[in-house]
Amino acid sequence: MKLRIVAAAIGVAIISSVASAQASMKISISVAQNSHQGVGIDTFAKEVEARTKGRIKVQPFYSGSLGGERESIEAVQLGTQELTLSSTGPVPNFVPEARILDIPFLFRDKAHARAVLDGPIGQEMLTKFEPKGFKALAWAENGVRHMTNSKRAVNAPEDLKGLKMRTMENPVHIAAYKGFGIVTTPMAFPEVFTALQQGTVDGQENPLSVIMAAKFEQVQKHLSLTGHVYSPAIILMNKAAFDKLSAEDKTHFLEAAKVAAKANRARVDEDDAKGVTELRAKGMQVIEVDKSKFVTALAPVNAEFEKQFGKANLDRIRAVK
Ligand code: EAX
Repeated sequence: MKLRIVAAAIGVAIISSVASAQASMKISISVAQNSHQGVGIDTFAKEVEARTKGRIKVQPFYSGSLGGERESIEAVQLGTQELTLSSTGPVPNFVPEARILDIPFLFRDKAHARAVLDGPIGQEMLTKFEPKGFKALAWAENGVRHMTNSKRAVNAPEDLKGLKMRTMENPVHIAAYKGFGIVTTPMAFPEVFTALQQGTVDGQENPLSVIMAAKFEQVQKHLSLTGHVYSPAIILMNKAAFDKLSAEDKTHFLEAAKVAAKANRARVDEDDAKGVTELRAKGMQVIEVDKSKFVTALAPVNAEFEKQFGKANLDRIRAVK
């Protein structure tokens, strides 16, 4: 009798501890919290917690504290980390189909890119992550990339010849920047500031949001507004972790990711609006280049991309209004 009461009490204790247990998940970014990506993952964490009434907690990690983007994507694929928000930099190494989105001068502007990513082409692309062990929750945004360096004012594509620049670990970017005559050095983002500071590389390219968040103005004198490529970002989740969620929680995660992407894009717009003024005030020399010269200089490389990816596929993206 006594034993049975004890057993029942233990049973109650176990059940109540399960009911009140909070699932805790990790999400990471490679840039600082005070950034477009920080706004993205903070919003995501807040939304998931609110929508699940605190049953699921998402803990944000910033500044590459869990590793660079490639390492974080790997961790999400393995399931040692549930979530990450990453640029598409290292994504082609996991999902080769996504390479097409990293082609320079493919998107006219952010509005075009957003329409493509939120439309059928982008939504179809999200499904390509599933066989690789990911649930891609939503497209977010890194921004339009521009070039910086410590050596010289880059006014025209000729000025890029021989510059040693850090690139993302992205095969499309590397091929394209070689086409400009740049000496490319692929490197994970958390190493970039030191590499610029020590002169291991002369320059790098990133959206204004990243340049400001990383304080690159401290180690880079020249900024050229080349706008040479749009840089998407994506919110990735370990597929098994997503599949384990109830149908209701799946919806909460997908909705939270949409709200997060919206907040992230709004911050990119804010950064783009004030970035040049702010970086000039901090001592950078900012050059508004004639973009058409850069487009022309890259024509041979882009012709290669057309062959490689299929003109019809590129035209389908270009045709989106
Ligand atoms: O995601 O690696 C890069 O240059 C990325 O743009 C940066 O980490 C933000």
